Amino acid sequence: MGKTWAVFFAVNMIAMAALCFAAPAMGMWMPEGVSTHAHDVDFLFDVILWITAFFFFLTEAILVVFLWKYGCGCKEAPATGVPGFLKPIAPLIDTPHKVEMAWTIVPAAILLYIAFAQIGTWANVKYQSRRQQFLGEDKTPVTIEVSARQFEWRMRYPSAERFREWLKNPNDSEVKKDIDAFPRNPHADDVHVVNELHVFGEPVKGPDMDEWKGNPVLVYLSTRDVLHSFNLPQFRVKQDAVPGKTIPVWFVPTKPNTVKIESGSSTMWLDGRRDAKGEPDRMLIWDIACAELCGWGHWRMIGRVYVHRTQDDFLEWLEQAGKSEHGRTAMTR
Ligand SMILES: [Cu+2]
Repeated sequence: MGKTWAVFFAVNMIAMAALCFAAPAMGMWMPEGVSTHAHDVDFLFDVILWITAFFFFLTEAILVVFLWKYGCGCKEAPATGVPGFLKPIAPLIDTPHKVEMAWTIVPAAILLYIAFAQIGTWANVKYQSRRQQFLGEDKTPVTIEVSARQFEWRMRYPSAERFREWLKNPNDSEVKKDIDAFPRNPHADDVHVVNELHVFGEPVKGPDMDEWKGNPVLVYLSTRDVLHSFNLPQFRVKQDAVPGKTIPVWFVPTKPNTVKIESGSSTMWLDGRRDAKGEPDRMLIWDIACAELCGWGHWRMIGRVYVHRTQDDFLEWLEQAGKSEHGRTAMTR
């Protein structure tokens, strides 16, 4: 019977390894990262994945070998010493004490490495003291209050007029104060939108080609009822919304996905597109997901991120959104 199980686990292990390599090609992997810190987050993800994969396959392989050799019950495992196939590392594991030391020290060293390796990335996206530095001292972030409720995301933007003033004087201390106080200080002309996060960037001339640079985004996250989690998978942003707290979240987009489409008298902004004529591209449709089971309608608590190609395009949208009835947009699908 032992040999059958050995074959079963060996086949299982090979199938797992094959799936690991095939998954990215089958679209079963993380989506493309479209924020400036995505690369660092992905690096940490990969490091942890490779470490766990290595130990998974190592322990699985040892299991298969032991089942094959001793699982049939026809051969006794040696009471002392190490089996023949482990001879090369025998001096390291020939007593229980040494084995225990190994399985204590090796995981401890790995955990310590991960704990230190992640500090820089975590600091950039979570430490309040790093916020200004990460977003750029002389930049005005798109400032939005996002308040979660069962089962939608409510966004509050400053009016286009107020935001224009902020953009003109990014270093003005009054402007900085106004941005800091934004979640506590609603204005009558604020723009309210549901389930749509609109941000922008600007094309810039790079050294050898045209580039596009995202404007920093500052989200003040809160919840009106239970715990939710604000998750933008493509931006590698995830933050719990905790009752009673307003938590700042920030990121910088690296790619636009929204174009303005005018037909007759109506103007629409559509995401998932590179140009006004093109067909929607699934890879450019970026969801806002709730990553905390928050009730029966959790599954439909979904929004979209619209990254406008230019500041002017964004301001035009903001102006229109401010004008539309009930302060909501009905311009997007
Ligand atoms: Cu939720």
